[in-house]
Amino acid sequence: MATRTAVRTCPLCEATCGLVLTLEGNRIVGAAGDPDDVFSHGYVCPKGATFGELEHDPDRLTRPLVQVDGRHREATWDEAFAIIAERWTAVVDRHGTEATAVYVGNPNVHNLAGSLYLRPLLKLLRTRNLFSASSVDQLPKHVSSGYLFGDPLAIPVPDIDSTDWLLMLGANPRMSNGSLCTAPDFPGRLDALKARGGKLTVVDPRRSRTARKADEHVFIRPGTDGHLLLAMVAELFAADLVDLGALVNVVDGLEVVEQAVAGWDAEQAAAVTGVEADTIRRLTRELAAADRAAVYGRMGTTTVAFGTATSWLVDVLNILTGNLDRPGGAMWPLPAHAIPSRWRRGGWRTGRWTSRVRGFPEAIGELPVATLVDEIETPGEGQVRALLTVAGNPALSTPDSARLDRALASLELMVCVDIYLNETTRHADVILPAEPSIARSHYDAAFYGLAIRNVANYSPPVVDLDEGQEREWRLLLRLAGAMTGQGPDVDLDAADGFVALGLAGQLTSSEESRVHGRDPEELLAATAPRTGPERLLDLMLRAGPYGDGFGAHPDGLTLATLEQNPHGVDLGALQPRIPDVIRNDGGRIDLAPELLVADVARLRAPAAANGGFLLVGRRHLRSNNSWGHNVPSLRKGRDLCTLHLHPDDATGLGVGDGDEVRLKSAAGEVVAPVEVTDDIMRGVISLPHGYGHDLDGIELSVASVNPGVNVNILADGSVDPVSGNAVLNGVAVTLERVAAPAAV
Ligand SMILES: Nc1nc2c(c(=O)[nH]1)N[C@H]1C(S)=C(S)[C@@H](COP(=O)(O)OP(=O)(O)OC[C@H]3O[C@@H](n4cnc5c(=O)[nH]c(N)nc54)[C@H](O)[C@@H]3O)O[C@H]1N2
Ligand SMILES: Nc1nc2c(c(=O)[nH]1)N[C@H]1C(S)=C(S)[C@@H](COP(=O)(O)OP(=O)(O)OC[C@H]3O[C@@H](n4cnc5c(=O)[nH]c(N)nc54)[C@H](O)[C@@H]3O)O[C@H]1N2
Ligand code: SF4
Ligand SMILES: [Mo]
Repeated sequence: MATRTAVRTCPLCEATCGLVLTLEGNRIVGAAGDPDDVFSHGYVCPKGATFGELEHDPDRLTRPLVQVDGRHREATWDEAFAIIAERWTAVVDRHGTEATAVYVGNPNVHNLAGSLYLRPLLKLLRTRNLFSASSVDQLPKHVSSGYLFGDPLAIPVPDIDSTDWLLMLGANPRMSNGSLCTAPDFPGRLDALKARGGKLTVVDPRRSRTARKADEHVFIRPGTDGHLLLAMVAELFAADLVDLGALVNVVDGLEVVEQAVAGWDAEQAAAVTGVEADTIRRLTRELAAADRAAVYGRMGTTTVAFGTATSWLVDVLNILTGNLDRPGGAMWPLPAHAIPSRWRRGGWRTGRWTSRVRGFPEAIGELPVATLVDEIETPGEGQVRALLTVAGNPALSTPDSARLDRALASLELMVCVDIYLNETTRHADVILPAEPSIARSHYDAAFYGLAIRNVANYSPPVVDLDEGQEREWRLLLRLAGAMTGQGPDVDLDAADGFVALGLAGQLTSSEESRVHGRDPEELLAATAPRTGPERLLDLMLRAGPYGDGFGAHPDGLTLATLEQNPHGVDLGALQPRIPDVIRNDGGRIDLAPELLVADVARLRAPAAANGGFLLVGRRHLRSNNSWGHNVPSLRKGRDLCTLHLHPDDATGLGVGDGDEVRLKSAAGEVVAPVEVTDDIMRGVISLPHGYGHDLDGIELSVASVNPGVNVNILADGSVDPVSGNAVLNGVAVTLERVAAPAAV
C-alpha cells in the first residue's frame, strides 16, 4: 500500500517534540523525530517512537460502553447519553449539584478538547467538588506562584539554554523529559550546558540518570528540600550575599523573609536533610557568584509534606540572587495564544471555600483529590454520589487507592470519558471513548506557557473519524447538556458557538489583548468558516501578543500562519516580562506571603522520628503514568516495577534481587520484588507509580500480563496543608521479607 507522511506534535509529555509519522491508509507504520521541528530538532524518546502502537492498541475503546449486571457492553451514543441524562439529573434532583463531582486527569492538558472545552462544562455542573491530577502533582507551584506573583499560572521556568549554573531538585528530566519546563531534548540541552562550561547540581535521594550525568549529585533525605533551601536563604542573608539586581524596586517583604529564616542555618538543615553543612554553604556561594543561575524543583519538591513552602523557596532563591526574569535565570514564557486570566488583578488567593469533610482549602478552583474518597464515603448533605472522570485514572494515580477503589464501587453513578476499560473506568456505568489522537488537531496550549523558548506549533488532524467515532470536544459539550437537564440531544453547533462567543467576549474585555474594546461578534465573523477548537485557537492566537489583532497588526500571527508552518514557528528566546507578568497590586512581587511565612514555623519544628523506610517514586522512559503499560514494545526489557533498595538495607532484611518484600504503611500494604542498587540512599526505597493492572473487569491485555503493584495503596491521604497536594514522596513504610514458600 502507498505510504504518506504527516508531521505532528507528540501529545504524550510536556516536551512537545515534533514527530514524522508514516501512514498506510489510516494506520501509523512508523514514527520518528521531525528533524525540521523548530523546537525539538529531531529528538524523540521511546514513547514517541512507539506512538503508532499506542494509537492502534486493539484494547482501545471505539464505542461507548454501558454497565449492565456488572458487565460492560457496547452501546450506541444515543443510548449512552440517554442513561447519563436520566441518571445524572436524577442524582441532582434528589441531592443537589454538590452531590456530583468531577476528576480530570493529566491527558487533558495534552489535548485541545480538555484545554478548551472542559472549563465550560465544569462551570455548568455547578459543583465545588472539582478534583484533578494537579493535586497529585504541581499544585504547590501554582499556589506559591499565585502568592508571589498574583497569578498561579505565572510559573517561572529555568532558562536552561543559557544558564551557567543550575540547581535541580527532585526532577529527573533524562527520564521524564522535563516538567514545568518544556524543553524538547532536555538531555541534549543538559549536555550543552556542560559543554559550555556550566554546572548542573542535582539534589535527589536517588542517583537518577540525571544525577549520574550531572557535575554534582547531592543525596537528600526525602521530603526535606524545604529545610535545605531555607538554610540556603538564611546563608544568603547571613553572608551578605543577597543581591536583587534589577528586581530591587519590585520586591516587597525582604525583611520579613530575613526575619523568618533568622536562626536557621546549615548545621540544623544538615541534621534534617543529611546534606553536609559545608555543601549547603558552598552551593549557596556558588549560586550567589554565578553570572546566570537558576534553581528548579519538580516532583520531589511538590509532592511532599512541605510542597508549597519548598516551591516558594525555590523562587525566593531565584529572586534573592537577582536571577528571576533575566536570561540564564528563571524566566516566564510569553505564549502566542492569549490566555485571558481567570483571576482578578490583585485578588488571587486560596481557600475561597473548603472541602466538606476534611476542611481543605480550595486552590485554583479545585479541592485536593486526596480527599475525594472522604467526600464519597462520608454521609451527610453534599456527600458525593455521582462522579464524572475525564482522562483520569485516580484508582491508580491518587493516594489511598485501595480505599478509593471501594468508594468508586459504591457510587450511584459514574461516567468516564476515556480510551480504556481500566482500573478506574471498570467502575463506570457509562464510558465514552475519545477519538484517536491523530484524528484531532493539536496545539500545546498549556505547555507553551511553560516553555524555555517562545514557540507555537499546530498539527491538523491526520485522518478522518471512522464511522461511529465522536470528537472529544463534542462529547464534553453534549455531556454539559445531558448533565444539566437539557436532555441527551443538544444542538452542539449552537453550544460551540456559545463557547466561542464567550471566549471572544473575554478577549475583547481583556486589557492585555490585542483586541481590547472590539466587538466579539465581529471577531467571530472573521474566523469563519472555522468552528470547534480551531475557531477558539484562531481567536486566541490573533488576540495574543504576536497576533494580527484581526487587522490591527497585519503581519501578525493567525492560525493560518501555523498551518503554513507545519514544523512550528519559533518566536525567539524568552525575554524579561516584569512588570507585565506580575498581577499583584502595584505590579510588585510579594516575597513574603503570610501563609508561606507562617509555614516556615512548621518547617522549623522538629520532625517526628520515623523508624522505618521512606518511600519515593521514579519514572522511566518506557512508562507513561498509568496508561503507558499496554504498549508491547515499551514492556520489553527488564521489569520496571521493582523496589529499589540499598545493598546494606537488603543485607539487613536478608533479601536479594527478585525476592519479594512486603511494604506496609498507615494506609495499606503491597508486595513487590526487590532490585538491589546503591543508586539509592540507605533508608530510602523507590517504587514507580501507575502499576497494579491485576484487577477484575479491566481490558488491558498487555499491561495485565505483568501487572506490577499499585504504590498508591501505601500513600495515606496526607497532604501539604497549604496547597492540599498529596504526599507521594517521603511516605513512611516498613518492610518485611516475604518468606519463601516452604519446599515440598
Ligand atoms: N505515587 C505516585 N503517584 C503519582 C505520581 C507519582 O509520581 N507518584 N505522579 C502523579 C502525576 S505527576 C500525575 S500527572 C498523575 C496522573 O494521574 P491521572 O491523570 O489520573 O492518570 P494517568 O495515568 O495520566 O491516566 C490518564 C487516563 O486518561 C486516559 N486517556 C488517555 N488519552 C486520553 C484521551 O485522549 N482522552 C481521554 N478522555 N482519555 C484519555 C487513559 O486511558 C487514562 O485512564 O499521577 C500522579 N500519581
Ligand atoms: N517517561 C515518562 N515521562 C514522563 C512521565 C512518565 O510517567 N514517564 N510523566 C510525566 C509527568 S505527568 C510528570 S508530572 C513529569 C514529572 O517529571 P519529573 O519530576 O522530572 O519526574 P520524576 O521522574 O518523578 O522525578 C522526580 C525525582 O524526584 C526524586 N525525589 C523523590 N522524592 C524526593 C525528595 O524528597 N527530594 C528530592 N530532591 N528528590 C526527590 C525522585 O527520586 C525522582 O528522581 O514527568 C512527565 N514525563
Ligand atoms: S519526549 Fe515527550 S513529547 Fe518527546 S517524543 Fe517523548 S513522549 Fe513525545
Ligand atoms: Mo504529572
